[in-house]
Amino acid sequence: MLNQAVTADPVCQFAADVRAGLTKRSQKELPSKYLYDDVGSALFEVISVLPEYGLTRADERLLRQHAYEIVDRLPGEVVAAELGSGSGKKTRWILEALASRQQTYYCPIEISPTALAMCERELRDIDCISIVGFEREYLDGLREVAARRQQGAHLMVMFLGSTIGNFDRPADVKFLREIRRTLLPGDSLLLGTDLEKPLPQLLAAYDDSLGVTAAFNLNLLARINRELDADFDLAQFEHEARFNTQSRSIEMHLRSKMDQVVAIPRAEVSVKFAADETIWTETTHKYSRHELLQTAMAAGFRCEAQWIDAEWPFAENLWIAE
Ligand code: AVI
Repeated sequence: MLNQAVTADPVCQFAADVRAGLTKRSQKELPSKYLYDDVGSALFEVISVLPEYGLTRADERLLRQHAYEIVDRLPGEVVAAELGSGSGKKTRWILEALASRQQTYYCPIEISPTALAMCERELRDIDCISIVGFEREYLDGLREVAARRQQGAHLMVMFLGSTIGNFDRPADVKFLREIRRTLLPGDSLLLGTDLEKPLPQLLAAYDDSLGVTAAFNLNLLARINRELDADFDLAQFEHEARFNTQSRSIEMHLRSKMDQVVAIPRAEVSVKFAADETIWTETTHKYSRHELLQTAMAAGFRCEAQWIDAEWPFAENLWIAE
């Protein structure tokens, strides 16, 4: 089994992004991708099995139930690329369906080396699947995969787990257009999207009773302490999940419990927080079915098929590049 990781160095970028996000004059913010260091990725694995958080189970159920139908809609030889593969567990069903047809390359693209290694360990037992991991940002990795594919091979990109919902609107369409640009007409995108649901259900999913999501969010400050020598007192910040009715998104924030100043030496900055001021750390958008059709068109795809989970409103969308 071929298994090769390509690495890049993101440390200075983290310091620059922290400095830019925390010195904003209006709402302070931090990019949500930094939630996923080793600790954050492990906490996210726990979130995905919490009773309140049905999203990952819905995604897995749909892929398990419909993997062969999905793969039957793809032509001949397929190269499968996955953006943000995580542990790789849910991808197994699709890879097994592909492997039942022919030898297939699977290229997980991940910024977390730990998640990439976990994914490779999880899936290496599948016969007829050759794993080539890319430790890269999504689009950089995808461009490399597209450049290396053999002539005539169909590229299927998987973007599962509703990670697309973590982009601001309209950055999601912009990102999907960028994906489309790396593809040839007839290539495909398998996109997992969480759908609208009642507010109490949504709020519980992002503020669970065990406090795992709170730990996941606060770990971002702990990460800044670990990597940038900062002195955030975690006890003086609290997790908050709120629903933005205009954008139909859940927002995660970290609320300062008092007036305080935090030093972040490796980002060369000290940051003042007023009591109740928040750092916005993540957006998670919930789609309507109609919106998904419009989004596909706006990004240069047509919707080939859509599968919806019966227990937790979630859609698996198979889009074809026009
Ligand atoms: C990865 N992503 C789809 C998750 C979500 O639901 O937006 C991240 C997450 N944040 C808090 N809980 C889960």
